Amino acid sequence: MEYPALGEVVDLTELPKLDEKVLLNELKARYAKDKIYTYIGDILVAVNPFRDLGIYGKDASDKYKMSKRASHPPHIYAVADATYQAMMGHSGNDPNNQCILISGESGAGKTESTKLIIRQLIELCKGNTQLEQQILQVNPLLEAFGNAMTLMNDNSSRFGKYIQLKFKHGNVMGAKISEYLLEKSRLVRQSRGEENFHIFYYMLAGLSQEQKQKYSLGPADSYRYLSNGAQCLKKHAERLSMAYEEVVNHMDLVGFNADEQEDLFVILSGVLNLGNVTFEMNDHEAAFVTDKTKVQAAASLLGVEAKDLEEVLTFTETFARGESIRRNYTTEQAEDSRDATAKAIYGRMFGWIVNKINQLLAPKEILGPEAMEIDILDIFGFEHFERNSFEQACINLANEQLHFFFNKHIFFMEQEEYKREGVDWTEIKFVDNQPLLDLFIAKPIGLIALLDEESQFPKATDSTFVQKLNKNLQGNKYFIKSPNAKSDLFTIAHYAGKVEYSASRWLEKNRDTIPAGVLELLQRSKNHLLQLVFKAAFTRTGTLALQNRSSKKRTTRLKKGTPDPVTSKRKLTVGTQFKNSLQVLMERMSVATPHFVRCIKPNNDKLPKAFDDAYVNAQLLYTGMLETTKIRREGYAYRPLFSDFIERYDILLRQPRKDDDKAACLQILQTAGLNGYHLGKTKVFMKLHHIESLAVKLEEISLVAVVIQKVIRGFLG
Ligand code: AOV
Ligand code: MG
Repeated sequence: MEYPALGEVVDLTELPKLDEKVLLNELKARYAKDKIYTYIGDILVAVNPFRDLGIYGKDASDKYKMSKRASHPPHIYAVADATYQAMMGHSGNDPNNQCILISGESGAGKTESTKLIIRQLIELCKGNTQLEQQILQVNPLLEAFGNAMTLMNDNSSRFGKYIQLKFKHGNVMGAKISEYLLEKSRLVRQSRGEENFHIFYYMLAGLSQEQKQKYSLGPADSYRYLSNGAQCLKKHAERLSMAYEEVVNHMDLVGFNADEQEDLFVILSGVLNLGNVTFEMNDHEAAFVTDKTKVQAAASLLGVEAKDLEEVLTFTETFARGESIRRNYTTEQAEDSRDATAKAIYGRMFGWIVNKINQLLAPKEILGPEAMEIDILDIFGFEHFERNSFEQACINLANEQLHFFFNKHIFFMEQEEYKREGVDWTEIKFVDNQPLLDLFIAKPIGLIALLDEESQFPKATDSTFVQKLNKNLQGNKYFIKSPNAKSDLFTIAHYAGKVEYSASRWLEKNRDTIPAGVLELLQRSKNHLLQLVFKAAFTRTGTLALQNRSSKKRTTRLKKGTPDPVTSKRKLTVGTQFKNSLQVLMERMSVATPHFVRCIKPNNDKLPKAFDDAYVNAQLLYTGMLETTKIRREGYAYRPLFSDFIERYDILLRQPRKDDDKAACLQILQTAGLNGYHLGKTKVFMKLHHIESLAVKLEEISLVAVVIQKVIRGFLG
C-alpha cells in the first residue's frame, strides 16, 4: 500500500507511523500548503492561518452542504454539516441535541470558527427568514462590547459564551446566548500594550461632532480609562469608524430601537467621563473631587445630580440609633468606589445587551418535543501573561474544565465502555487533569473555597489570602508557593503550562460589590436604561427579575470593603458563581452529542505563514493530540445499541432477519460486506468508515425505491 506524501494526510489516524514528531511534521507540511484543517477521526484540528485564505465563500459553503465527509478536504463547514446531519438523525443515530466544543489557547481561532460554523448552519437550514439574519449579527455585536485587544489576540473574547440554536424540522426557530464572566476589570485598567473594549474606540471614531458634543466626548487620549488605546484611534481611524457604523447596523437588525441605542451610548460616554473624576485629600484626610466640571459631566450623562454622585464617591453615611455617622473615604477608597461604579455600569449594560438579544431571538412559538438544539461553546482561551490575576485564574479554570470534559468523553468513557462490553482493548493512557480541577474547586480546601472564606473577613488582605493558600495548599504538587514568604505571587501548574499569579485585588474582585449608596443613586437615574438595569437583577437564566426595593434612602452600616448586605445576602461570590455556572454548562453538554474542534496557534506573534515548531509542539503535547489520534485510530467512535442499529439498517437485509439481536447485527454487517467492526454485549462498535459505507448502502436502496415507485406509477399510468 502506498502512503500519501507529507502534508497530504487528511486524517491523522491514517498516518502509517504515529509519534509526536510525525504529527507535528504532518500539520506543519499541511500548513505550508494552506491546508489548515485536518481530521483526527471525527475531531477537527484547525491551525490559525492569520490571513484570509478565501476558503469560506459561497462555493465552499455549497460544496460542504449535505456532502459525504470523505468527498472533500477537511473543513470547518464539514463540522457544521456533520452536526446538522446528526441533529436530524441522518448519521446513524436518532435525532438528538448536539453541541460543538471549540478549544484552543487565546488567539487560536475559536471565535472565528464559531462564526463560520454558525454561518454554515444557517446556510444549511436556510429559509431566508429575518431570524436567520438576526442570528448572524449577534456575534459581531457581542464582540464590539465584550472583546478587546490583548497581547495574545487583537480581538480577544473577554467573556465566555454558549450559543444555543433551536431547531424544529431542521429550521432554525430561535437562539439563546449565555455569557460567562465578562472581564470587567479591563474597563478601568489595562495592561501595557492592551486596550479597553472595542466599543469605546468605535464610538470615538464613528460618532459625529454633534453627537460627541452632546455626549461630552473629547479626544481619546483625554480619557484615563483609554490610557493605552489612544494610539490605535490615530492609526486606524477609518476602520474604527466603519466598525461603529456596523455596530449600529447590527443593533438595528437585531432589533434594538433608537431610544435604547441612544441611552446606551449616553451611558458609555458617562462611564468614560466618570473615569476622569479624580480625587485629592483635604486636611481632615477626607477625599474630595479635584475638578467639579468632571463630576458634572459624568453625572449629567448618567442622569443623576452631580452633588449626589460626588457624595457617594467620597463618603458613606451610617445611621445608628437616630444618629448619622459620616465616614470619609481616602483618595484610594474614592478611586475604588469610582471604578467599582464604572465596572458595575458596564457589566450590567453588557448583561442587558445579552438579555435583549435573547428576548429578540427567542422562539416565537412553544417548541414541542420535536425541537432540537445545536449548542456552540466559545470560551476565552488559556491565558498566560507576564502578570496574571483573578481573571486569568477563572479563564484558566474554564479551560481546565473544558479539557476535562474532552478527556472524559474521548478517553475515559470510551475505554470504560470497551471494558464493560468486553472489547479486546489495550488501554491508551492520558494525562488526567482532575487534580487541577480539585485544586480549584474542592471544598473546603480548594482555591475558590479558600478565597471565599477569606473574602468574608473585612480585615483580610491580599497577603493574608496568599498566606492562607500557602498554608493550605502546600503539599499539592500543582501549587507552587513563592520562595519569598512576603510575595503575593504563587504558581499553578496547569494542564497547559505553569502560570504565575499575583494575588493582588483578588478579594475585591471576588466580592465584586458596589457601594450601597451608588446602587441606590443609579436606581434613581433619569436615564431610563440605566435605571432599568440597576433596578433589575439579571437572574442566572438571563431573564430580568425586578427586585422589590423601596427607593427610600437606605441607611448603610457598611465599612468600606465589606459586602453590601442587600446584595450579598443572596449574592454569591464571583468565583463561586463562575464555578457553579461551569458545572451547569458541563451537565448540559453531557446530555448532548459532542463535536470537538481543536484550534492550534501556529506562533505567538499573530503572524501569517509562520509555524513555530516548539510552540505548536507544546500545544500538541498538552492537548494530548497523540493519544487522541491513537484512540481515534484504534477505537470505535460509533457505538449504537443493537436495537438502534437494527432499526436503522435492517432494510439492508435481503433475507429474513435473525431473532437474536446480536446475530441480526452481524447478519446486517456481513450483508453490507464490512469488516473491522466489533460486536460487544449490547452495542455495535464501528469506525467512521463503517458508518459512511452503511450510509452509501442506504442511499442506494432509497434510489432503487424511487426507481421502483416511478416504474409502478408508470404502470398505473
Ligand atoms: P480565539 O477566540 O481563539 O482567542 P480568534 O478566533 O479571535 O481567537 O482568532 C484570532 C485571530 O486570528 C482572528 O482575529 C483572525 O485574525 C485570525 N484567525 C482566526 N481564525 C482564522 C481563519 N480561519 N482565517 C483567517 N484568520 C483567522 V480568545 O477569544 O483570545 O481565547 O479570549
Ligand atoms: Mg475568542
